[in-house]
Amino acid sequence: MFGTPLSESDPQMEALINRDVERQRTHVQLIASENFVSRAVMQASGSVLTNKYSEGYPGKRYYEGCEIVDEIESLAIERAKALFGAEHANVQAHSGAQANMGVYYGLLKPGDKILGMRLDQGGHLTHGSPVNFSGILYDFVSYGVDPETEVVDMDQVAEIARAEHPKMIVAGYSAYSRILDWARFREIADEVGALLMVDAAHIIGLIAGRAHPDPIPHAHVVTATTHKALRGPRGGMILSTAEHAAAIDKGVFPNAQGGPLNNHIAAKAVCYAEASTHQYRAYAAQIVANAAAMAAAVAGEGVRVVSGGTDNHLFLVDLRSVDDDLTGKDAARLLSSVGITLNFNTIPFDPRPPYRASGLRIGTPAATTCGMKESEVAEVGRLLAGALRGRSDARVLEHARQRIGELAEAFPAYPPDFPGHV
Ligand code: DSN
Repeated sequence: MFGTPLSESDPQMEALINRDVERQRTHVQLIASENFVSRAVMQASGSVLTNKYSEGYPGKRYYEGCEIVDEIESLAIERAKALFGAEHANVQAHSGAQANMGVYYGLLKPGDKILGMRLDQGGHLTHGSPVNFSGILYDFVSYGVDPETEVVDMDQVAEIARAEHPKMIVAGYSAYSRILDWARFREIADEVGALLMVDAAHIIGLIAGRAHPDPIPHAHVVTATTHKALRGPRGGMILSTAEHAAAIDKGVFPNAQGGPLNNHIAAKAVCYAEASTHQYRAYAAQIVANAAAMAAAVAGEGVRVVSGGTDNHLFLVDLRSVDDDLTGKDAARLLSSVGITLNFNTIPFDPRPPYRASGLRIGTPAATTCGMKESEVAEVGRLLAGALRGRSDARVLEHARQRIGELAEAFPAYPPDFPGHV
């Protein structure tokens, strides 16, 4: 049983995995939070380390047989600290949401006030959504973007912080294309006696690659995911000052989680090593250059880019500039049919609910991993805009489908013989 490959033991599942490899290979992937992992990351996350229980932390576990996972987790911690210049790293969080949960549990009490970014203007579910644990357990108040510039107004953040006296300020987002002023956030936090948490889930890969201003010198704590631009396994992580290390570790285990996923911790260590290289820095810089080139190309076709552009790996477009009746949901579905995978998103002051939305979120980490540079992503941007504008013209859509197919084939995520599993 143990030696039988998936193709024999569960051909139905193997076929499904192979179909998804094919989907990943044949579409241009523009979901801002997705990427393609290396074979090395896949091998570590698909390893026998999945078998081990190890509640606790290196040197202090509740199970025997943890000598080697102790070494693995310590290696991941040391690599994370070195890569980000942090005093402390927790690599056990199963996801970005659980990293945030671990921090809130560790540093706050239920009912405490937190100031975060509005979900409908770029913030994240765990920044106080009423249907998420964050909004259920904590008293969230929020800041947003300026209606004219669509950029976070730091004076408004300061004003709300002075009026509300939060215990924590969360700076970070999942759908915002501009650089946040980390130093100003810290100044405001200090003024009102709050802790500053930066949720860097989206930009941690750019920070690792020195392609984005670094929040670590300014924040008390930085949470992140490892599977976005950082190109690691699906998972979360927390970086902090030494002062908050013990409380944060306790917030993750035992407050928020049980046994860590040792296979994913090993894969995180592999991705930190990969992200420490010169090649990775070049990759991170290219992600940002590609996002700027693509946003300019889309805008050049008359599709409005929210806030007028991008400084990071993503941008949002306002579909009302194409057609008042075109919803994000319909646009995303249409683009999927021509081979472009992305997600619909609310835009600031969106008149539509999130499940229909008036915008698209477009990101370049995955296409950049495939080797696309400015000229290719600009062409994808023009094809995307053309398909939206000419969506009732079968010839326009066929042209987009054919050209996107050619680009996906010329810049594949994985070579044709690449296995979809270890
Ligand atoms: N779901 C992630 C994203 O797409 O941004 C955030 O958690």
